[in-house]
Amino acid sequence: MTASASSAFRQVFRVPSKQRINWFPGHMTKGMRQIQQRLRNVDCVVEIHDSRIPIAGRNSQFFDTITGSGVKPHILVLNKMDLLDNKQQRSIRQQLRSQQPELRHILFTNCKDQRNHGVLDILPLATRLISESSRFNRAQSAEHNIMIIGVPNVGKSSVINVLRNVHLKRKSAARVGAEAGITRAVGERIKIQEQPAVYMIDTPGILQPSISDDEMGMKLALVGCLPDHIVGEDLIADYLLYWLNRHQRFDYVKKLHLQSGPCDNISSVLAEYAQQEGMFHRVKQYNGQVEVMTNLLAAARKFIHFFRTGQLGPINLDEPVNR
Ligand SMILES: Nc1nc2c(ncn2[C@@H]2O[C@H](COP(=O)(O)OP(=O)(O)OP(=O)(O)O)[C@@H](O)[C@H]2O)c(=O)[nH]1
Ligand SMILES: [Mg+2]
Repeated sequence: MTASASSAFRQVFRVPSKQRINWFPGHMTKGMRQIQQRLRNVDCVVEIHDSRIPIAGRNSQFFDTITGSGVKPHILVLNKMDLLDNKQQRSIRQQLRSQQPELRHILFTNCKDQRNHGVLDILPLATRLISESSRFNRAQSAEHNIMIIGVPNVGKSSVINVLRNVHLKRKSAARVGAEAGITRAVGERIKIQEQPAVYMIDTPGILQPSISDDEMGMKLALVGCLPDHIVGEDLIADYLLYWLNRHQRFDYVKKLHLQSGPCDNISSVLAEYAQQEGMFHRVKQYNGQVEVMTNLLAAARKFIHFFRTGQLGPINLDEPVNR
């Protein structure tokens, strides 16, 4: 693809003017309150985020108040690293180091891999940071309490389960699921180690009450931090197409069997893919007649699924555009 051809693609993504990308249900307000109430007895905060959006979408305002802007030890865990490659991880570290030098402890993790890459580094690091910190009211307690926070669906509960399985050989204690909003309240402490006893506190994923940056909202939606129906699969698929073209990542052309090559029009892309894959559904018309049509929604869901399962290649959505 030549530079002139690539400049034919959209240079910016526009969300339909009436649409706001926001999701702040009641359990998040309650969760914020519960987190603040439990903070007094927390020795370290582990913030989990999706490594495909290392910069965008962290609820920094709220999370900074939790760590007391550096008073409590804080670790940023970038989970789902199986969906990135090593080179991307290195450049993300550099990107974070230059943009947010206050983030001193960053780990990449994968809960899906048998070896639980990176997850087992969390506990030794947290233990060291706690021992180096002044624990104020907690100085007399030999137990360590670690609170897990982050936006929805990034793997907070999964990390707790892995640590409990590995260190205590006990079965999972936190509910996990593929949609956003599985954990809906701050629960009881979950033990993950004996002697010294270490507990983790699972919390509901919490987004910003108002997401003012549309593109940030679209990235959060694409990685699944909001339920798909809030933004709509058609718009999420359109943003994915925009991002891939803008970054000249054309693996999707082969994956979707597009004969005519890269294209910036989501309806054409989905219609061609649905046609190729035989995705049809029966639609009743106003006159009562039933017509067989290409199922664009099913095609959009498949396209998003390919991204979420890494089938369009490793993608860091915060990667700058290569001009
Ligand atoms: N690819 C991949 N998927 C993961 C990883 N860790 C967790 N998941 C999946 O991510 C989804 C969300 O996991 P949860 O542990 O429920 O996430 P959460 O942050 O607790 O979500 P909420 O409770 O909704 O805020 C599940 O489908 C997990 O199987 C990982 O390292 N890699
Ligand atoms: Mg959870």
